[in-house]
Amino acid sequence: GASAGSAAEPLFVLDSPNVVYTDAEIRSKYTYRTSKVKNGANGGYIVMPHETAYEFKVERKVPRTGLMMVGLGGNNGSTVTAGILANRQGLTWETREGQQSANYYGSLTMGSTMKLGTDAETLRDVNIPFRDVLPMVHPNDLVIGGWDISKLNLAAAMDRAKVLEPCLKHLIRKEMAQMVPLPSPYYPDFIAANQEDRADNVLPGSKACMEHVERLRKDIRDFKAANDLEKVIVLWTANTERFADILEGVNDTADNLLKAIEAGHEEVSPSTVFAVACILEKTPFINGSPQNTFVPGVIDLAEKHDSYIGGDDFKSGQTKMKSALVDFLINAGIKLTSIASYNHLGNNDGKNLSSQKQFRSKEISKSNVVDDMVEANSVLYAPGEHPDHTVVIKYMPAVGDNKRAMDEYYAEIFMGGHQTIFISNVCEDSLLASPLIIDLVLITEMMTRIQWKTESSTGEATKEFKNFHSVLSVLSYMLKAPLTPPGAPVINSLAKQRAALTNIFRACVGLEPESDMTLEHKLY
Ligand code: NAI
Ligand code: DG6
Repeated sequence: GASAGSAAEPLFVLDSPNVVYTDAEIRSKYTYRTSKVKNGANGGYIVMPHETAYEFKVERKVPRTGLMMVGLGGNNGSTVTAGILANRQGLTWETREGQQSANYYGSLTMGSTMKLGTDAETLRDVNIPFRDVLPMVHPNDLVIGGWDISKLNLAAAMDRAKVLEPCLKHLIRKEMAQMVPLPSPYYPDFIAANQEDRADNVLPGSKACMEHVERLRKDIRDFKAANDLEKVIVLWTANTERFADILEGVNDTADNLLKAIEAGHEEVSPSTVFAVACILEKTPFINGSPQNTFVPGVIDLAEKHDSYIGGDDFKSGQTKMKSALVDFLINAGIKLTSIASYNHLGNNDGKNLSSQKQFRSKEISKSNVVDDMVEANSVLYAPGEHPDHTVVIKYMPAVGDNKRAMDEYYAEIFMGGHQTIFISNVCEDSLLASPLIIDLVLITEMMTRIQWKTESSTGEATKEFKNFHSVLSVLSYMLKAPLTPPGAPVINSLAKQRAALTNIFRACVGLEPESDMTLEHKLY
């Protein structure tokens, strides 16, 4: 893969007139083929093939990139930081099961592959690491910093989290101890009251204000300058907040939101203040928690400033399984009729979620994750029909970060029969979430270096190169409640989310979408 600050040699080049490589850029001409559908006679359809000629431009130089996390001292923040340090140093440590080496398992970017094509002679598939398709930042090169309302240094924070093995902690303790979170805005009404005793690192003021926005902007600039960075990505992995009320004149438009912050309106959350600061600073901002940080005024502001945002809520375990399993069941023609999802966990996330308003944010993001798959199958489901779906989360301190998730899927099969699938999933929650943080950051950074334009039928360029939309729905694979551009549908199917991501990356280097037809093996 590429290393920071350079345009490293790519692992492959496309031998095609449609793709041009310069030192600075990869330019790819790509025909996007879709079908437009109209209603025909007698309830039928008329389908019209449609083509759009795009040109993509990928900036090849990998920038020196920083990751600033909000909630740096939490379980996710301390775990992902420790994981990156351990990988950077190539550490191996003793566990009760033997030697363990640092890895990036669980990261789509770092741990999965993509088919490049078939070997010209043997016709065998040639697969390459996902991270080598485009010139991406390597996580080992990320410079890490951020904010927390708790001032514990990261060595003490990883002890508090109780996630990592003692021998690993010993190897990185010194470096972790030097990292201390910046003070952060704390508006007590937005997170559970049971979090108050850790809030000892807070900026003055207990509601939104422009001083907080300006202070956070300055923190980003200072971090960039101190570490000689070209780019910073900010990611919220702080506590789940309650939903903010959407109020006319307050958070409904960019201008109203800025005025509301100016006036210190109580309905503007800390995460929204971070989002606004990042947008004004042209710094991409990703929300890993379920609350509605991206009120309409934030989306409006991001569009106006052509700045990137993405969210919401890391999709790490139960929901990831759900978005794969429900896709499978419904696409197999099996009529799913109910999903009962129970969780218990004992980390600080669980403690915060034991408060009703914060639980409600999580309940919403965990519940709307099968809608598109149900709606797409009009054979099994009548309009408006939906499987029953319940989500329960309980705080059980003893199990710590080792979350338990139990799911019962109940479905109707052939001729009135029933199928019950029961899944029990036990895992360290933060070890599932950390690689997702890495993917979100790497892919977001990559998207800031991709531009597109369309061409007329004569091949003449019709428009200047433009950015992708401010709302990066291409991040959906990692997120439970994917934010999409206003009016765009939400896709929850895990397979479709992955296909969108891989096929967009492929198009940028002139590769056709993965079709899996493998005709070369079927038509001898
Ligand atoms: P945590 O409670 O250990 O960490 C959150 C950190 O945020 C704490 O250190 C807290 O002091 C800090 N914080 C709270 N308000 C803040 C503010 N205004 N500014 C700066 N820092 C603030 O929680 P954990 O397990 O790290 O999870 C973080 C978030 O990610 C939660 O919202 C959780 O629901 C979400 N999440 C976690 C997943 C996982 O698998 N661990 C998966 C999906 C979402
Ligand atoms: C209880 O479910 C706590 C939550 O924060 C989850 O652990 C987290 O949102 C992960 O959710 P999921 O559904 O992807 O496992």
